[in-house]
Amino acid sequence: MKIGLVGFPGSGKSTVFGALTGRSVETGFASRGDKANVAAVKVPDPRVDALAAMYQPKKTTYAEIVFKDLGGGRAEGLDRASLNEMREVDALCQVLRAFPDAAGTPADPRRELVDLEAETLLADLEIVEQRIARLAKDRSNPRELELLTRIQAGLEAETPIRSIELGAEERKMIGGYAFLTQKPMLLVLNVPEAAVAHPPPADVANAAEARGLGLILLSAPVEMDIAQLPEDEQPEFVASLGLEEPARDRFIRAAYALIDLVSMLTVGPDECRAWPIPRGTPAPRAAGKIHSDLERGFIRAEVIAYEDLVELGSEAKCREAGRLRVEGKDYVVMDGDVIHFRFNV
Ligand SMILES: Nc1nc2c(ncn2[C@@H]2O[C@H](COP(=O)(O)OP(=O)(O)O)[C@@H](O)[C@H]2O)c(=O)[nH]1
Ligand SMILES: [Mg+2]
Repeated sequence: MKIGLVGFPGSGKSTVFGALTGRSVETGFASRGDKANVAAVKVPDPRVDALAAMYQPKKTTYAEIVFKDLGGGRAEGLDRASLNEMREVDALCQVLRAFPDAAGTPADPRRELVDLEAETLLADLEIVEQRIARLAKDRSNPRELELLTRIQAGLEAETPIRSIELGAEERKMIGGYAFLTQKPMLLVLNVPEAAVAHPPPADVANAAEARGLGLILLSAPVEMDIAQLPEDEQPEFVASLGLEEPARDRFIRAAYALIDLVSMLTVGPDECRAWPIPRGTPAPRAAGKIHSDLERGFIRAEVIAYEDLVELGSEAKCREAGRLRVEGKDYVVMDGDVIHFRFNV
């Protein structure tokens, strides 16, 4: 699962990437369009921490998502390469500049949001129009033609596809086009340090709300500083900024939720681990993420809800209290399920 950081040059994408990964990355003009910034990032999860404290495993593994710094737009429009890169990711995080840049140009984050939206609407419309022309000529798929005509009307009225109501069947029909305005999106408002504990400007907050988009406020250079401090010194620094936790943690969790992943948990003396699983995954397929043998030879899943395990303190106590469920192949894995798979190959 890959998340693309998008936004206009100088908005702070590479700095945000640095904050997410704790890496030192090149920022500024010289680095524009740097395509090398791709990294897997651990999803902070207090449940994994609690399970590790309980089992004292040899290894503790968090879920991971991949972030990619996508370079992004030019003043005269998104270039082809940037567009194609955007199509390949599962979700987008647009970084909006809310700090005056080095030349003193004032920020207009709402404008950046609207401008990138306009570019992506146009890119999608181009694909839709080409496809409609083809379908109108060969009449091979009247249902798709009807759907795309409806989408075309939406795009022309500046409605991103993610805001157009579509059934599951319809979404499947257009899944192959990788429309940009259909991708889930999160907004990251990159503010000056002095603004991190304040609410976002009203125009940006309203624009985000009108579009149903999540908005996270952070100061990328500050987050980068936090990420580079030794772990035991981080909380004090974070508190001194008037924050409860690094914005980075909130941001990663929001990005994780954006792509509709849930966490399946596994425990034992060897490893405690969170596994990212698409919402709605049946137990055998979830087992297959761990090892293909577990899917092939799936017999049953023994499931305890994380809350029950923590409340009662051990698997044995959960079993006694009837909180351990035995589930079959049709069971859909839920977020926070602690699972042991029984299998036979
Ligand atoms: N003052 C200030 N400068 C920032 C902030 N975020 C990024 N910068 C600087 O703005 C410039 C552009 O940032 P960069 O991350 O390279 O932007 P990108 O083009 O979107 O990747 C760099 O010189 C950064 O150090 C911020 O929140 N405040
Ligand atoms: Mg950059």
